[in-house]
Amino acid sequence: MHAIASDHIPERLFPVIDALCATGIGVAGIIARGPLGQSLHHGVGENTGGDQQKALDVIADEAFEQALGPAGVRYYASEEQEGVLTLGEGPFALAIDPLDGSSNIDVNVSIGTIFSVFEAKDGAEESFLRPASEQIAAGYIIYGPQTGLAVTFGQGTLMFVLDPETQVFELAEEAMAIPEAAKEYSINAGYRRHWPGWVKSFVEECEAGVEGPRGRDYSFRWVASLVAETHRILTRGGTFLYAGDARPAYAKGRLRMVYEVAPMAMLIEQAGGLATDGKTPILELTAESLHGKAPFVFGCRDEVTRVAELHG
Ligand code: FDP
Ligand code: ZN
Repeated sequence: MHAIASDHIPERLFPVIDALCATGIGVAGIIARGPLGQSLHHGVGENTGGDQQKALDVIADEAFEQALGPAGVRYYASEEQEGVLTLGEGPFALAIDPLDGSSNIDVNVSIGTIFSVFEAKDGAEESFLRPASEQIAAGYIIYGPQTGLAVTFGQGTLMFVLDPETQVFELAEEAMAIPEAAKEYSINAGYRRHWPGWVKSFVEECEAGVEGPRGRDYSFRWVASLVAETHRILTRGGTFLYAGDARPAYAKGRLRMVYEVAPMAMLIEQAGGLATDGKTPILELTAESLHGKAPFVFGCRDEVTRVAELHG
């Protein structure tokens, strides 16, 4: 019994995607029980990136680590582990943010798992520190009102939804298509005083609405789960910005290149959107270190193009 319908998934990658989905179903079950089960949001330490680890971060990481070796993953790079783990002899290198959006665990708001797949190279780290355009698959599982999977193999972005009755992910949308112009933009506006000029300018243009240079009204949205934000933008468009700012340790923003920015960029571009660091397409960039950050702007083409103009 598989956890996902096999049509539309390249045969070679099917075991990896199936293992991600089967594990995701387990994680979704733990999240759904919330406070009725084990405590999920209590702090259990810090990861190498200096982020507080919640119990669910560690539970999810252990579950994916166990499932992926037998599914063909040789190298496993996780937000929750300092170095790359060797899981087996398989042909793939998989990077993962096992539980994205941890600040939303205890408030019953959508969270997710993000993953990126490369062909494994001889070296463990070398398998991940390469151009983002070399990803052979990327996606996320969203744990929300529906449990869903967005995935790309480089030929469009597909959306699956977990059927709660059969416990199988079924295809819901074969070719996601992001509209060209946005009605919504997303940024953590609490940090406005730290933003660089081009970010301030873009947001001011959105706020000026129909009377401003963009000539249309925009609404503002911020969930604080990258997965939920990406899901909304894939579904109905929008713009997301998490650029570098003047706070200590935020020169390149907050999001990690290998297991957050690169996979989301591939999903967005495969759905007709754009993903940049403000100027340069993310897919042209190469991660410098396993846990390194990258400024990230993505969404509708017209908006991300406008951001690049303002970036100058
Ligand atoms: P979290 O650390 O809670 O896992 O992964 C980073 C992330 O969440 C993103 O999901 C989210 O977009 C962002 O951080 C929220 O950051 P701020 O708290 O700075 O808004
Ligand atoms: Zn994350």
